Amino acid sequence: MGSNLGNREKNLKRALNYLKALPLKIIKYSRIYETKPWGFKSPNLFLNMVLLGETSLSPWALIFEIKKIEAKMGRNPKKREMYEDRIIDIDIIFYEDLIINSKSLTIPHPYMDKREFVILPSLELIPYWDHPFFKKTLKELYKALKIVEKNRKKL
Ligand code: PH2
Ligand code: MG
Ligand code: MG
Repeated sequence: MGSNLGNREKNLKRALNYLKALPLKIIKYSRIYETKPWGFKSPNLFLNMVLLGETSLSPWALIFEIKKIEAKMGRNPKKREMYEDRIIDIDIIFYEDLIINSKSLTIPHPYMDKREFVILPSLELIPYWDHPFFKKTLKELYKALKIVEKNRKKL
């Protein structure tokens, strides 16, 4: 989950309460991280956190419910193809070891390996989780990301 508009902490809490009302049992929570916007420019820092849960909902049913929660919380539909500030964003990072590549849903999340704000909190929950496509644990993905970032800074 991420929020970089309004009362960010309240937004996360509210989203969490909506999620808890679904057939979804939250098993673990990460800490809340304050992070710089990734992939776009904005003065508004994010609060991000990751949840681990168990659900009887299919990935499609889950994303359908997530979109409803985002809409209820006042998330506006995207005006442009670019990233924008938002009250709340809830994404599915993993769903067991499923690989889904459909128009409306990609699992694992397509950019999770490039985003420290996803990997670092996830590491708190499931450090040895294997990425089903890259065949790397979160720990290994984190190490790889750090190396990429270090090399980028050198350029
Ligand atoms: N979400 C994005 C794009 N960039 N950056 C941060 N720090 N946190 C986010 O949750 C985030 C982002 C697209 O959903
Ligand atoms: Mg997102
Ligand atoms: Mg999203």
